[in-house]
Amino acid sequence: MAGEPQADCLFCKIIAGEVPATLVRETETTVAFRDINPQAPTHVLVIPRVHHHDAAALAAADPKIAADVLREAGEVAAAEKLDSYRIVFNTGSGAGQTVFHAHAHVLGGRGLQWPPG
Ligand code: D5M
Repeated sequence: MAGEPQADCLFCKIIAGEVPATLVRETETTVAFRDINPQAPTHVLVIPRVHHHDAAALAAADPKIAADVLREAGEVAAAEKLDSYRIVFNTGSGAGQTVFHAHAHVLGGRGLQWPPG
């Protein structure tokens, strides 16, 4: 059921403590941890504790928690002292989404090109 933990979801396992991760911040509704394959000096993922396939599905099902994810992305950037940063929601495999549990990438600490690849 939408929102419920999924047994085969890597990020649900990180939330449950079944897969290790380097945690950065936690709230009642979100968890932030360092990306295992960083693409910038700061690369943190912010995920909702509830399971939804992608950011749009999360926003449709629970806009408050979607806003929590965005707020936490900003808190991560502030804690990492990033003046400039990018928040990315890859959506769909063609856009590079590999983990189908909604997540925000917070990237910073270097110059970021536009358009992204
Ligand atoms: O982003 C999924 C991201 O998840 C990708 O950048 C790698 C990261 N990842 C995968 N496994 C782990 C673990 N175990 N810890 C931390 N980060 C991880 P996407 O937008 O779906 O490609």
